[in-house]
Amino acid sequence: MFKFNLLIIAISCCVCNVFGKKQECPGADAQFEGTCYKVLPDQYDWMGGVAACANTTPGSTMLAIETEEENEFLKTWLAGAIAAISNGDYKYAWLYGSDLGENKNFLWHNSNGTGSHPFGFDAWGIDQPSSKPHYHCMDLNLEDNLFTWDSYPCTGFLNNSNGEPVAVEDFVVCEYPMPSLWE
Ligand SMILES: [Ca+2]
Repeated sequence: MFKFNLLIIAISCCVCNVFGKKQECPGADAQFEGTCYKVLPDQYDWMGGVAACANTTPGSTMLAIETEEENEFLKTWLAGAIAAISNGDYKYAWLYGSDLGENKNFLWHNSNGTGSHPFGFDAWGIDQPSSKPHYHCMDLNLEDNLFTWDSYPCTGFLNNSNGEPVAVEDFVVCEYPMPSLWE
């Protein structure tokens, strides 16, 4: 059996060398089904997060959770990744969804930066999306590992009980397509 295993490993290496390098996500923190994911170390308002992801890697956008399978992967990976960079201080991550195109019609923005597409599934929290005006941008609620979606002011500011603006900027996860296996 030992020799057989060595033979399999040797054949696998030959196949790698002949057909190309192993598929991977250089510079990313995680990968899942052809997509690379990277957590940025800073916090941003929603538009700042969009720009920060675009500047990270060509084709990179903010996180959009488009399938239940992607959601399950993120539940497993993201909470630990965020805790590692923020000591548990980061509770919300912007999502690349909004109703900026049509009020109360929340959609995912397309990865090419133009247009949008509807949800394949949704995970809105209780009483979300909010009925409050100006709550046009989406984020992911990681408090208590809820992993539900909220709508929030895109500026990253809320008014406190005295009517004063308080920063509630979120952290940002970027995603981008895995480089081609055949490059
Ligand atoms: Ca996605």
